[in-house]
Amino acid sequence: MRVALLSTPTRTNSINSVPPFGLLYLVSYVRTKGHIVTIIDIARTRQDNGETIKQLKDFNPDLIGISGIITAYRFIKKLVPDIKRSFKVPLVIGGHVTLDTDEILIKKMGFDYVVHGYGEIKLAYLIEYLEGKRGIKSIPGISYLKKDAIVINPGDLFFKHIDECPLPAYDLIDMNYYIKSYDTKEHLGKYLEKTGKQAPPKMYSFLVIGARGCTDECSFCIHEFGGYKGFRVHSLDYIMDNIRLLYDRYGVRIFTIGEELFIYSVHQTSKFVDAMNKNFPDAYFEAATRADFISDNLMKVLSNSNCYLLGFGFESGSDTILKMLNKRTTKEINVNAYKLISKTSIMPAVTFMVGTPGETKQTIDETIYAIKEANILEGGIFFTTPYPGSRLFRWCVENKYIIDVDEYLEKISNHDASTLQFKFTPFPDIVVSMMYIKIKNAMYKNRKNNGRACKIAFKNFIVEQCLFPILFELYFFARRNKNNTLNYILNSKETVMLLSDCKKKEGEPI
Ligand code: B12
Repeated sequence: MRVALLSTPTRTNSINSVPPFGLLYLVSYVRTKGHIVTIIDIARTRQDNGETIKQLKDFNPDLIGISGIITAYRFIKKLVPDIKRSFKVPLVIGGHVTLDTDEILIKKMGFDYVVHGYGEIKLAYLIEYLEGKRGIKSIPGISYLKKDAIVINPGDLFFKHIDECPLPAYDLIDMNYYIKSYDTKEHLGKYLEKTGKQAPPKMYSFLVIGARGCTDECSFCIHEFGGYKGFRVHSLDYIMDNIRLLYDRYGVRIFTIGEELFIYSVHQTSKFVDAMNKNFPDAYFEAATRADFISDNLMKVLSNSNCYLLGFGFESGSDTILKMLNKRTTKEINVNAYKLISKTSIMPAVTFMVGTPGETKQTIDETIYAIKEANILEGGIFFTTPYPGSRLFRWCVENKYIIDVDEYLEKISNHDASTLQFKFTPFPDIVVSMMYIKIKNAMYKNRKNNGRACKIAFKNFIVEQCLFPILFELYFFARRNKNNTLNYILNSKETVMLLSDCKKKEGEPI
């Protein structure tokens, strides 16, 4: 069968710098079954729909598959009618945009099949079904329409061991673009300065999928329910083969080991570090972990390697908020982890979440205090946003905080979480934005105290560092005795209860 797979932009005004890994793995597996597959990487080319239709016509597919995360929702909604007008072949969708969206994707947009979770075997089976070689019921984890009703085949289907999937089909994307587009210069530069190590001759960098999923089930994340649940790690040999291919064929010397969690134990890390030191002594790498996996021993092991950056989600300095996020860490664990990384030459990278249910002036003050205590100089800050597939999203829908899902998905399309899209707190938008600024200021203050502050525009200084902090204090002072504060506290308790009560959907793949 001839299969055309399309990537979609996560954000239309900035070209993707991360390759469409989902498609690269789907291709590598489906090709082993003898099918002819192409990728139209719209996330990179940003071509218009006319060009996509033209390329599809040239390829003449028997099946068209679209991949996307939820921020591509609006883009996909506009693309599908154009495809459907020109092609009568089955239209399949996969990726994170399929989380909690069956009804819209099938009934409103007209997809024939929705593939949930990891799709390699499911897509291969679907092709077999379309070729008349198996029944549709034998494909777990897909949805489709039968007599006007959506059927969700229960269960899930993935490799017994994740290594069974061949290495990604790098040959089908513009590797020359991707190895140059992922910017690691700043952090690596700082690391090289600190250690006196040599910069690689070319700053070619690339992401290597070392593991999929997560050990945990945070309430804002997709790993609690359905096909993306669980943590699957590639063997060291598989990862080394992957790195070897990128190193030899594409000249990559800087590796980000992903998806989102890779380092989970001292034992695993020492094996990985030994292999990197032995096989790729001139290559550098960064990886992500959780605060509770970071220890003195782990840092000793990593210090003996070319690891230039270690990241983790700090999220908040308030134990109340961390509990709400089901993060399974505490402020103390977070602060400790950051301090442990800071003692080495490795750059710490953390992210924060602002505006979580239960966020108040007090929890923001706690976060600011934690930033001070850990001496955090930089970090990404994001507004807590309910993304489909997470407990937070389901709770919002169940409790009617999100009523029109389609309208909501249109709204969050094309944005990242550094803009406020959804308000969980009873405070006005401007106050929630001030929370963001307060956290930003706390890191700026640390940089200043460490002699590392950069200049900021006078206007920003007046607004963000003088005006906002005063207004913030005034606002909370003014509402200190208001009834709505009390209601809010009650609501927060209710929030905790409701969040822990959120149910799994019936028939959902487990
Ligand atoms: C790399 C990455 C990015 C990249 C780009 C991703 C891309 N290619 O579009 C960047 C850095 C740009 C990014 C940005 C953001 N991301 Co991001 N990102 C990831 C990450 C870490 C890895 C994705 C990946 O490559 N996985 C590896 C491949 C092999 O797996 P896969 O993509 O899931 O593909 C498999 C299946 O999904 C399925 N499949 C996929 N496509 C298709 C198509 C067909 C036809 C079929 C049959 C099957 C199928 O089969 C594939 C093979 O098994 C994921 C985390 C995760 N666990 O997936 C988050 C994730 C996708 N991101 C997420 C979010 C929320 C964001 C942001 C909004 C975050 C923010 N802070 O603002 C921004 C978007 C900003 C914007 N609008 O610009 C969420 C998405 C939630 C959702 N419901 O959609 C995720 C899941 C993180 C999470 N744990 O919640 N992200």
